Amino acid sequence: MLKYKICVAGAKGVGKSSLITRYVDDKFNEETMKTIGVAFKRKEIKIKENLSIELNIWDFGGEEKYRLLFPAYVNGAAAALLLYDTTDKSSLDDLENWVRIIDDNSKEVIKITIGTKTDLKNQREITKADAVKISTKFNCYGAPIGTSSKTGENVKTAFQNVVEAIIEQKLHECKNCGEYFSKKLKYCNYCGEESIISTTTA
Ligand SMILES: Nc1nc2c(ncn2[C@@H]2O[C@H](COP(=O)(O)OP(=O)(O)OP(=O)(O)O)[C@@H](O)[C@H]2O)c(=O)[nH]1
Ligand SMILES: [Mg+2]
Repeated sequence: MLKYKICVAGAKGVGKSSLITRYVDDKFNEETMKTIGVAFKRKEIKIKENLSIELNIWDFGGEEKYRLLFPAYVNGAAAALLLYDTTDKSSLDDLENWVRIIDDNSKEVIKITIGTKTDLKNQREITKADAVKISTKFNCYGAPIGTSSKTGENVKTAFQNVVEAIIEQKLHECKNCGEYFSKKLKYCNYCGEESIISTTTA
C-alpha cells in the first residue's frame, strides 16, 4: 500500500476539520471544537485492482500560535490542501502565509486550493475568479474547487482531485508489470524494470 501524507491548512474556522470529518466519517457538526495543535485521520482509497493509496491527513489548528508546528509537518508531505472560507474574504488572503511556509520548506508538495461552506450562498464573499487568481499565483494544481461539508457537495471530488494529482506527479505505471512505483526510483520496485518514462520525471 502506498502511503501519502496530506496537510490541511487555512485560517481558523474555515472548516478544515469539518471537511476531513465529512470525507473520512461522512459526518457533519454545526458546533465544532477548534483544533488544538494538530489532529490526524487516515483514509484508504482503492483506485483500481492493483493500486490502493492510504492518505494520512494532518489537520492543523488555524490559530496563529499553532503555525509554528506546520513547517515540521509539511516536510515530506505529498500535498497540502489550502482551504479558504467562501464567506470570508480574509481567509483567502491568509493563504499566502501558509504558502510561504510550504514553499520555504519543500518544492515537492502539491498545493491544492479548496473553497468551503458553499451552502451559505447568501454570505458568499469570494468569487470563483478571485480563487482562480490566487490559485494561479501560488502555482496550485488544477482549479480551486468549492465544497460544502454540511451538504457533502464536492467533498469526495476534492479528495479525488488530490489523489489524481498524487498519481500524476508522484507515480509511474510500470510498462513491464503494470504496478505503480515512485517517480523517484529509476527501477520498478516490483519487477526491477528500468523506468521508461524517466525523461518526464517530475
Ligand atoms: N454551513 C457550513 N458550516 C460549516 C461548513 N464547514 C464547517 N462549517 C462550520 O464552521 C465552523 C468551524 O469549522 P471547523 O471545521 O471546526 O473549522 P477549522 O478550520 O477546523 O477550525 P480550527 O480548528 O479552529 O482552525 C463550525 O461551526 C462548522 O460547523 C460548511 O460546509 N457549511
Ligand atoms: Mg479544526
